[in-house]
Amino acid sequence: MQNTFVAIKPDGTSRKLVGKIIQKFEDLNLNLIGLELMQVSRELAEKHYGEHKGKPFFEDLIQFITSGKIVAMAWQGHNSIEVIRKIVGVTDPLKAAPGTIRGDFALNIDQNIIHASDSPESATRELKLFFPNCNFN
Ligand code: FUP
Repeated sequence: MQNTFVAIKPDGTSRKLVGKIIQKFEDLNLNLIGLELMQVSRELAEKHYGEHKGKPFFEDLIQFITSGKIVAMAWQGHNSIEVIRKIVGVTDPLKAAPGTIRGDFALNIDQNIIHASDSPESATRELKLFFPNCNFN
């Protein structure tokens, strides 16, 4: 069993895609083990996206992720990181396959609906950041 971190971004919550996204993961028989509707602070956003600091899109990325409520989630299942990344689709919605969340619901790379951890190391780090009081690892 593997745990991973997923966040439905402000565009996903404002467009009322939360139910559809959760349904896709439940259809895969993944287990929802943590969930919080939250407003991300600038401090948390900068920690989460630390690897992108200094890149041209960094400031817009921080503005966007702090612009509204997100749904932070912890999901558990066999190979959950890879399974969830596959259904999320690649970063750029133009290149994301039909049937994936980004392929079906997003138009632009800067508003691509959802985040999912890309490795066991990222999952551990992100679960600790967003669920500091839970021991999901
Ligand atoms: P992903 O792991 O697919 O979420 O993608 P990245 O970690 O590479 O990027 C994180 C976020 O930065 C993306 F969801 C959107 C934003 N981004 C841009 O706005 N422009 C880019 O060229 C790359 C990423």
